[in-house]
Amino acid sequence: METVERRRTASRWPGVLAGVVAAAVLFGTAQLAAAFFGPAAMPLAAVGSTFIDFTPPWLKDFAIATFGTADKLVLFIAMGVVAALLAGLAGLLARRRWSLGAGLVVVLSVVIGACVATRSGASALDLVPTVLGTAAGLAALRLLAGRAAAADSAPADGGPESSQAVGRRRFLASAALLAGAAAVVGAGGSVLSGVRNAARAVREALRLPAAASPAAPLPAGVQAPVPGVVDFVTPNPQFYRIDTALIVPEVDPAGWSLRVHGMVEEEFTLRFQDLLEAELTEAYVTLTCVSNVVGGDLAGNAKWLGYPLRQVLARAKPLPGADMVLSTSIDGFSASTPLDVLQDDRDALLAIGMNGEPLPLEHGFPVRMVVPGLYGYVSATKWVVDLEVTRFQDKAAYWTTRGWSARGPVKTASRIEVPRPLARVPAGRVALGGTAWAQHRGISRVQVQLDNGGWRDAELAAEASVDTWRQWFYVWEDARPGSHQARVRAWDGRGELQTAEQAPPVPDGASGWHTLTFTVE
Ligand SMILES: Nc1nc2c(c(=O)[nH]1)N[C@H]1C(S)=C(S)[C@@H](COP(=O)(O)O)O[C@H]1N2
Ligand SMILES: [Mo]
Repeated sequence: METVERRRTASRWPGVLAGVVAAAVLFGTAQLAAAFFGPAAMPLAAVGSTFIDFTPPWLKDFAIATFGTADKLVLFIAMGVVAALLAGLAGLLARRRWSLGAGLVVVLSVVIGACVATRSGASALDLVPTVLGTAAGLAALRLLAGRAAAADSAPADGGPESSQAVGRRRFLASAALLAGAAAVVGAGGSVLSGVRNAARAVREALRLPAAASPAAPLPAGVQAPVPGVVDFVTPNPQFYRIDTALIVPEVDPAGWSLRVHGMVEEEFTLRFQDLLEAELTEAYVTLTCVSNVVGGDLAGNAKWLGYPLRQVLARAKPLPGADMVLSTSIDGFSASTPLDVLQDDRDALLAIGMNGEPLPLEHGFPVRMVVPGLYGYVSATKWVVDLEVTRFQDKAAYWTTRGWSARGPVKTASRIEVPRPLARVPAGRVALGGTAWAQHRGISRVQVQLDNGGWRDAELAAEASVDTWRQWFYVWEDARPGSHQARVRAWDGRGELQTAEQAPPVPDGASGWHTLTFTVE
C-alpha cells in the first residue's frame, strides 16, 4: 500500500515538468517569431494587454494604489504563475491521456490567439507566432510525455542502473535541453525585436530643433529651501509613468503620422518631419494622474517642446457643434479632451521633447499630447496617431467606457513632502515643505495646520506659471518632543479653497486635505 502511494506521487512531477517546459517552448518560439511581426504579435503581451483592457476601475485603482508604477511587473509575475499552473495541468493530463493534454493546450492557444487578434492594429498575420509556438509546444509536450511514460513503465529493479532510472535520466536530459533551447530562442527573439525596431536608435540620434517660442527662464526661488522637497523640474527617469501599455510601443518617427479628421472643414495628415519644421513652443507644464491619491506621487513637472494643438485645429477648422477631440494612440488608448481647451491660448502641445531631449519611449516617443489643466487620462495621449474632432455625446474614450468621468479637470491639490510620514525629527526648528498644484489656475495660498490647531500661512516658493505646480514651506520654530500631526490645504489662483471633502480617485480624481503624523524626539 505504502509503495503504491509513493509511486503515484513520485510519478506526478514528470507530467508537471513536461507541461511547464512545453509552455516555455511555446512562448520562446512565439517570441522569436514575433520579432518578424512586431510587438503586437507577442502572445504574453497580448494576453496581458487584453486583461488590462478588461480591468474594472476598482481593480485598476487598487493595483495602482497597492503597487504604484510596479503594477505591470506584478501583472507579469501573476501571469507567469497562472501560465505555469495551466501548463503543469496540461502536462499531467497529457501523461494520462495525450488527447486531453493536447486539447487543453489547443484551447489555451485559441484564447491567446483571440487576445492577439483583437489588439488594436493587429492583422491575421500577427497570429503566425502563436500558431508556430503552439506547434512547437505540442511537439515538446508529446516528446516529454512519451519519455516520462517510457520511464514509468520500465522495470524499477536494479537500483540506479534500472531501466526506469535510465529512462528518468533520459527524460530529465530532454526536459533540460528543451528548457535551455526555449530560453535561448526566447531571449534571441527579444534581442532581435530590439535590433529590428529602429525607434530606440533613431531616438538616440535625433536632434531636436530650437523652439521658435522658448519657455521663459525659471524665476529664482521656484525650489522651496527645504531639503527633501521634490525637484521643481522632474528629471525624465524620475517622471511617473502610467499607461495601459504592457510593452512600450516602439514607434519609428519615419513611419509616424497623425491623422486629423472628423467634424472639420479640412482633414489632413501630419508627419514627424512637418513637426520638426514647424514653429515649436516650449513650456513648463505639470502633469498629474487622476489615479493619484491624496499625498501621492503620480505627478511630474517637465519642460515640453511641441507644436501647439491650437494651430492644428486652426488648420482643420472644426465644424459647428463639435465639442471634443478624441485622441487615439497607436496601441488603442484614447482620451476625450474638450475642444475649447485645445483652442484657447494655453500651451496645449503635440509634444516631441521633454526636458531638452526627445520624448523617452515610455513617455510617448515620438509624439504625445500635453494639456495644462486636465488629468492625463483625458488629455495626455502618448504615441498619439489620430485626432478626431467629434462630440462628447457621440464618442467615449478608453477610461470613460470603464467607469471614469468623460471630463477630467485637475482638482486643486497640496501635499506635505517633508517631513515624511512617520519620520523622526529632532526637537526645535522643524521645516515642513511640499508642493501644491491647480494647473492653469495656479496656486495663490497654502496653509498648514499642526495638531489640529489654528491654520497658519506657509511661505510660497516662486511661481513659474499657472500651468506648473508651486512649492511651499513652513518653519515650526519650537517643536516639542512627541507625536505630531500636520495637515495642508491650498487655494487656487482664483481664490478658491481646495475641498476638504474626501473622495477616492474614481471617477474624477481624489480630494481631501493631506494629513500625516511624525515624531519629534
Ligand atoms: N497611449 C497612452 N497614453 C496615455 C495613457 C495610456 O494608457 N496610453 N495614460 C494616460 C494617463 S492616465 C496619464 S496620467 C498620462 C501619464 O503620462 P506619463 O506616463 O508620461 O507620466 O499619460 C496618459 N496617456
Ligand atoms: Mo492617469
